[in-house]
Amino acid sequence: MTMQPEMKDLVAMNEFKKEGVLLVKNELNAISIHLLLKEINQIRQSVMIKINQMERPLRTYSDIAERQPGRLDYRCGFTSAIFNEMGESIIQLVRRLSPTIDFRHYWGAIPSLSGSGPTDMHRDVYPMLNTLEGNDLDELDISLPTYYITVLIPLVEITLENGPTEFIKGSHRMPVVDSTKAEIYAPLLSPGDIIIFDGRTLHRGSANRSNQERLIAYMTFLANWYHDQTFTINDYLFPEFAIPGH
Ligand SMILES: O=C(O)CCC(=O)C(=O)O
Repeated sequence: MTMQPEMKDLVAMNEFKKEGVLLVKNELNAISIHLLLKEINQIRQSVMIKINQMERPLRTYSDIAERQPGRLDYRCGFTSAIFNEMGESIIQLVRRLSPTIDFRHYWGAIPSLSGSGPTDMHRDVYPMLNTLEGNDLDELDISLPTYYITVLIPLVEITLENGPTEFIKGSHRMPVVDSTKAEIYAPLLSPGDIIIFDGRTLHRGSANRSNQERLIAYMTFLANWYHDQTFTINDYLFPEFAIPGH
């Protein structure tokens, strides 16, 4: 029996609430993926012209960081109308997953070159009261409805070799987690699939052991009341592209 769309939504919402991470197959079609790739490759050209003349690995800027040598994360230059069009179905999905929160969002991309190393296990949010170090959160942070969501949008096949993102399911509901003992969820993906996760979920990018680049676009959704330190504690490398309101 095929599941009705409302039922499918309900199952997905429950899974997201329980696990803090949700895989959605075939969310974007091949044309969308092609357009995103084209646009992101253009942004990359202007980014690379500037950073190729700089000392590497780059230090962390508000709009670009080099998490490991060869593993960039940038969120500047995503101004084309394409991103509004391509993001619309994902925006609707996020609204359904956390309906009590008003979100703003921005786009970014993570190209990780062949041979680039893994990132540390981390959460995308910081403890609201700024009282804790490392990955620990307070009961206060855990008690809130989902207020920060990251959506990973692979633009190439994600394989064991080029480095799937690793998650600890359920960690969005745990203030303290021993990540060395936790079970890891690392789904392999095709372009068109997306992974949606609560910003409190522990995760990390794994090493790219293939001989090709791994390219993932992402959308980050933040509650309108959330102060995103990412955009305030560092300088901008591309102030001309600064995202207003973050
Ligand atoms: O590159 C990846 O696989 C993980 C990305 C990541 O760590 C993040 O979005 O915070």
